[in-house]
Amino acid sequence: MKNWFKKIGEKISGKKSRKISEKESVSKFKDPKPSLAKVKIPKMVDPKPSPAKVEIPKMVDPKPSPAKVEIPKMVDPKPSPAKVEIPKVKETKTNWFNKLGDNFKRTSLNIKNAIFAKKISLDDLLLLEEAFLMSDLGVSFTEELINDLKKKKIENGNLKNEVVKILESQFQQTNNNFVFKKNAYPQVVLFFGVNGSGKTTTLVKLANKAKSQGLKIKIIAADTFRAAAVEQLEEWSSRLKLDIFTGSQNEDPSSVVFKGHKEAIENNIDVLLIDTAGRLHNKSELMEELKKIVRTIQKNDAKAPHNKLLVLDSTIGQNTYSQLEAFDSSVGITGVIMTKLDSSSKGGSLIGISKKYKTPIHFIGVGEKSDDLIDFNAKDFINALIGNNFGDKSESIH
Ligand SMILES: Nc1nc2c(ncn2[C@@H]2O[C@H](COP(=O)(O)OP(=O)(O)OP(=O)(O)O)[C@@H](O)[C@H]2O)c(=O)[nH]1
Ligand SMILES: [Mg+2]
Repeated sequence: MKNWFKKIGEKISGKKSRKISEKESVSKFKDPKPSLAKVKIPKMVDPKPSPAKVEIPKMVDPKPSPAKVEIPKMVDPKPSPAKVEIPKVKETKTNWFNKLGDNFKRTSLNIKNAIFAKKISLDDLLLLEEAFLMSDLGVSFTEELINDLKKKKIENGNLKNEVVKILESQFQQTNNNFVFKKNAYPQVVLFFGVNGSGKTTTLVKLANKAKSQGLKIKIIAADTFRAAAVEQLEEWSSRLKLDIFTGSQNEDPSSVVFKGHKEAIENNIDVLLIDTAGRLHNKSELMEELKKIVRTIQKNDAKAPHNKLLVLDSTIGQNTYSQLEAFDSSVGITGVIMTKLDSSSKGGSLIGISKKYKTPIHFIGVGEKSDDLIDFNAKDFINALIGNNFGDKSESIH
């Protein structure tokens, strides 16, 4: 059996991923219309081996370099903290937990340590509280949970069961698997969300999944706003041999969607996946544009779009809820996909999504490759969150 944990460990332990604070990630989305000059094509990772590396020439400083200054070695007065020992993960059928990132695993380990403590003390509950807040369960839910546990006068060893019971009761449905349909005229799947949440990458992952199930798919590149957005999808499509429909730069996205949808109906496509531009949920004109896309789709098929998927970045934590409310009230969400759980310690807001909004959670994104998408399952997620998947053997992670 493959050991995904090792793979993740090697990938992440070498380069400490930069943790994005809520403030940072929100400010990242402030300008929904990035200037054309500044736009960067997000880095895409090809699952196939990359071609020969391009040598980047060394930069030559035209001025003579000043005499070398000897910088004295810095001596850390405090001893460096001990390496965090993250236990090896038990092999599971789905390898679900193994694909989560080390940040997530570290938080889970804290939860595990607190709930597996031999004697439950107030300190353990404080530790648990801290770990839940780190996992982004939210202040009020964490308080509720801890008070509940205090009231229950937990006997030794029962804390884990109580925590699992409470967490499981928050999920309406434990399984929200996304179903592709054949001959669906076609099944129209619309992707939307704020800038950079992972819409395009997730669409590609899903398109690839549908194709591997033998379905005839087509992608519509309806992000005609961001420079290079269409090229990004074209590049993916040519790598994975996915059928794509494109319009022209700055063409009304609704017009591109209308033409692409018509063509998909004529060509008996099974699943039509539509990529849209990133938009801030509080910009009314951008939300109107999304509503118009939905109306246009309905001109070709009154029942479409069959899936309206909000793609959420897990690193934004509790801001998830305001995005969810805004997109739901303007176009209606049929399901959620949460991305970047390989680089975030936060996944707890998924509990709130299910508890408060009862929105199905279909998938979680755990990387940049085309197969880094996992079917969401509440039981697996809770096990991951409380570190229940850790085995006994330890593996150190820097
Ligand atoms: N680590 C990680 N990175 C991801 C994941 N999903 C997407 N990304 C990366 O996030 C960045 C943005 O992804 P895109 O798919 O372009 O996001 P987008 O929502 O389409 O962005 P806009 O179209 O600009 O709004 C890219 O560098 C992706 O490779 C994931 O699950 N894990
Ligand atoms: Mg995109």
